[in-house]
Amino acid sequence: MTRLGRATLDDLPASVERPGYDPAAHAAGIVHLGCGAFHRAHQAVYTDAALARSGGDWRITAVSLRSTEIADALNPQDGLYTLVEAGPEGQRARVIGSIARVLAGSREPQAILDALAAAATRIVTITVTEKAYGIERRAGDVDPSHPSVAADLADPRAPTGVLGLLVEGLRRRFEAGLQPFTVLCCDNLPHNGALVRMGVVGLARRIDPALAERIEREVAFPSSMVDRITPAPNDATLGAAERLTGRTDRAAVETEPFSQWVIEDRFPTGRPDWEAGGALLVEDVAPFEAMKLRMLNGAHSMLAYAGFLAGHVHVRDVMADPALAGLVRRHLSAAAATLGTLGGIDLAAYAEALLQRFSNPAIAHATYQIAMDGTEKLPQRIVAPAVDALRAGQSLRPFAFAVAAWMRYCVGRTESGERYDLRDPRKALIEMAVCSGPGDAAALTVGLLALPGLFPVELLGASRFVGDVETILAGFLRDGAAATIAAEAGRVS
Ligand code: CS2
Repeated sequence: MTRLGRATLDDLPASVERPGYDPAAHAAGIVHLGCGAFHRAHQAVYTDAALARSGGDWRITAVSLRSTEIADALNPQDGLYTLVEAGPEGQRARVIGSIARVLAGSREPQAILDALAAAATRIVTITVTEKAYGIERRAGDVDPSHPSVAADLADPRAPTGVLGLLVEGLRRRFEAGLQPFTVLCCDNLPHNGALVRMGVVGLARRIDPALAERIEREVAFPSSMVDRITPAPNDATLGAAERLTGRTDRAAVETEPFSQWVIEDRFPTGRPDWEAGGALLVEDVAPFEAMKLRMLNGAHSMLAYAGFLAGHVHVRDVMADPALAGLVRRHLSAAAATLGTLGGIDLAAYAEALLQRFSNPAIAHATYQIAMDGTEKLPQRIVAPAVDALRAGQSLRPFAFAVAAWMRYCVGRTESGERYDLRDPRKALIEMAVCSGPGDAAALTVGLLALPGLFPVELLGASRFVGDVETILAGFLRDGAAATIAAEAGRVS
């Protein structure tokens, strides 16, 4: 079968939407760090819509920091790929043209720095997952023991990590008398603009304090809230793209129809017309971000741990289990209660929409995928709302249930004794906490609650919360996931 590419774009089936502009007529103005499925299902799609409606030199030079796979898939396709939107009514294909080329960090580090320092580059967008930055969130500084940060501190002119690339890219621009780029973080982190700024300035300060000061003064780090459920692509994704387009496409992605991007409108050197793709440009992203992290992502993490333990492979299977679906609903309303009123947003309607989205039968989103990197995700998804609930005298039980499910998951064995990889940057610490005691609920609770930097003292002092975590975890260990979930769901009705 013919491969997707510029030469094979014109005679695609009529049902396939294609770029509403000539991709080759637009130069790149954005460098994107982290060319995973999420970027291809989200920012690149908004930029595609912006190019179609308003033009501009806003194509994307995408960087894949670790693997070479996506560069080798996309470059021979002239950056073109298929976005498969899958909902209960079926699948729809759209070819996206906003990515100009992909650079593989391990192969061409110099080309990445050249792109960051290019006069045409005005924005750097980022999706590298929570753990890749190396920011010590509590201390408000970089974590010098993080592998990328350590490497970039040792050799700041040849960086390989996200923060190091940003610092060196900015240094080169200043040296060349160019304006700095705007940095737009698109990872699921709270106050993500301020957070990345803290990391970049923190790293720069250790390299060159004058550079740090200039970055603080001159570089904009707007925050953004991103949302689109995008499972890791697999053979079924590529098969669907092939069926819909009649082309082989090794970079196809599959995603839900829903998409949301709320962006703080602070781009001193301009930006694409992302509104063309439906983006909302606002003054303050924080309320949207808290809503999404606590409701969507919080419920996701809870259902991923509990669902995985109960043997559910995909989120849609979890939602088909009435007891778990009830607990998801309970979690959403507990999370919503911590948000207060968000001007104009109907949180009950948002919760209903999430229940529908999680139940989408066409999306195979693995619970094991969401369960990854728990220690990076729990603070903003579960712990922060639990602290607010504690202060407001609201129920902590749903958050205790989520934490207990995560703790049982940390044991690293299914109920039939099969081992699985925890896939967490603090895996060694978790395993130490799990293995150093007798392995009962009390010991596990104490050991895991004591992991550095995860649970604030205020929450640890809430005996009701700690007691509930231990009791629920004891149920998971003694009676198994199904019975514990059923018992918990029984408390709701
Ligand atoms: C998920 C998110 O994997 C996860 O942790 O909760 O990737 C989620 O699917 C997205 O944030 C949805 O926008």
